[in-house]
Amino acid sequence: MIHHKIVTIERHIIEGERAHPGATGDFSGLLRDLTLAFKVIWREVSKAGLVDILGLTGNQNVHGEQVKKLDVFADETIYRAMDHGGHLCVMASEENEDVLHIPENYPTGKYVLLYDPLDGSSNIDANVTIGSIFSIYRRVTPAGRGSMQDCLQPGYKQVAAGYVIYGSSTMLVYTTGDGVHGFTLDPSIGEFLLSHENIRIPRRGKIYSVNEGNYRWWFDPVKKYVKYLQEEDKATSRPYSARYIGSLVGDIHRTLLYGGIFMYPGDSRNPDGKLRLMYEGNPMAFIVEQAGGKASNGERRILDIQPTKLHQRTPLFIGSEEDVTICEEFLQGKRDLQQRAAS
Ligand code: AHM
Ligand code: MG
Repeated sequence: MIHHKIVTIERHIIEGERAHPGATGDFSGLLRDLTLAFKVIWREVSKAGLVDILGLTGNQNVHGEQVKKLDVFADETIYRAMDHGGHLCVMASEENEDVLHIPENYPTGKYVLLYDPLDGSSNIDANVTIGSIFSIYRRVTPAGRGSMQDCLQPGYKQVAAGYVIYGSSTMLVYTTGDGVHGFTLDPSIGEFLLSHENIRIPRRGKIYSVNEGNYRWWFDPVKKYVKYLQEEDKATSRPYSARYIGSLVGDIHRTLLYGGIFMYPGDSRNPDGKLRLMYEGNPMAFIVEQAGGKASNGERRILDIQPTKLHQRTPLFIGSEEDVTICEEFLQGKRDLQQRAAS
């Protein structure tokens, strides 16, 4: 009989922390609180389509209360799960303009949490995969309530990042800088169990993922690169297949497991693209790099960008190392369609 060890996420986090002498247990406490918030969000997301059948009419539920939109619900769930644990000094969420302070009556701690509570929420009504994304930093201010300064740190300073994908099964994927590990939720026991240890992204893939509807606004180097991916060349598995969900977590999760490239380029309408550096670019870049991949804004490493605004956007090219490198060569004018023989 094959014997698989059952490892819950909680045990995985605690064992990871034990490996670091001097760890206070603060960090595992933080991740435990966060995991609970994700289970609560999962519970609501998984019954999204039942709202009408269960007699919830319009904007009111059976108790006559206003039914919150799922993204607002997810936002509040994470904040409420994290505001009183004493691990954090400040938070910021994609859903809120300003930083989120810890209430005065609760203790503060040494970490900072940035999160996108429910990404891809335009996909909910069609039962398409959505996700939550998080990013954790150590505070830089010495004590007390945290501030904007604690939030505006470059991505390479992240101490952990992860996402939850609410898909055909629900998974939590995270890194603390020691590889990338995936846990699948067993709904019958309500636990995330280790299912994907040490995920490695293939060095080169066969899939590209981009909203090609924006083609007319793309800059020429992006057009050329996508044309390159569509050319025939057996040695490099071209043409690549196109896959685009329109849910970052789903598109990145597939890219992580199958390889290839996901892009949201800047274009003539939106020079910085659509995605947010702090809530989407940085956490995904940390995860993909930890799996052996690469993430760039076309000019430089995403994780090296010094943020100036909480909600700033960035072009994003992310995935297999070789694919992102070739993409950068096109974007930087170091490569053209003519030079197809090179790789
Ligand atoms: P959201 O924060 O409004 O949900 O938007 C983010 C989503 C990402 O999940 C996805 O990668 C992207 O927007 C898709 O954008 P588009 O519809 O322009 O292709
Ligand atoms: Mg988002």
